[in-house]
Amino acid sequence: MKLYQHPFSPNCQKVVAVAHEVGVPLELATVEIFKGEARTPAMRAKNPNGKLPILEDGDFVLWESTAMLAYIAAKAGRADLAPTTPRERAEVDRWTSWQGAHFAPPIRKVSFERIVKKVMGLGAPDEAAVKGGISEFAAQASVLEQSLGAKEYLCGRLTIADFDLAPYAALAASCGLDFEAYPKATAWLDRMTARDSMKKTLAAAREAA
Ligand SMILES: N[C@@H](CCC(=O)N[C@@H](CS)C(=O)NCC(=O)O)C(=O)O
Repeated sequence: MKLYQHPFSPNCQKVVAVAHEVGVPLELATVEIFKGEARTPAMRAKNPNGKLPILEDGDFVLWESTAMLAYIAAKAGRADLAPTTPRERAEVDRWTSWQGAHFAPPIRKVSFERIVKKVMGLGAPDEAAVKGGISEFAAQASVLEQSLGAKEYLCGRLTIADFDLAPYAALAASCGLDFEAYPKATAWLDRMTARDSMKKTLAAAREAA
């Protein structure tokens, strides 16, 4: 399988991490998102959204990172990570839906202002946008904190939902959002980033920096 990706992208990192976790080899093709290379006609032919990641498995081309997590886990026969019983599946879907709709957007907002603008030479952060992102993030981080309760992982045991969120949580921590104010969420992130699969993925991002 081939993954068009960029090592800084949390949506790409989650796919790489799950592939490491289940031992599925991925051929990685780096696309320079900061130079607009995900939006060329050739890349849009693979993903009309002009975004990464894109997974190719023979003649099957898949976009949307969360769909890739389930696909890779299923191909590896890892129903423990991508369960199919109605209730367990719904638990995973709850978290992956929440990630896309609520958790990631404020983190993307703040990382755009504080990191992406610098990398792309787009000028100073818009402090009003940063302030808005910080308060939206706090609301979502509280949901994560409360929902984790005494659980080690989002659905009790490790699933693709944890991989769906963890790279965004790591990005939050590294773009100055106060993740440490949430001790259960911090302990969960520490558990995730202690896994070899996540370590390898985040190390690749650091090496590319
Ligand atoms: N919902 C999509 C979001 C994909 C996305 O936003 N990708 C970003 C990188 S994290 C991207 O390719 N940005 C490049 C661009 O917009 O030019 C997914 O989960 O795959």
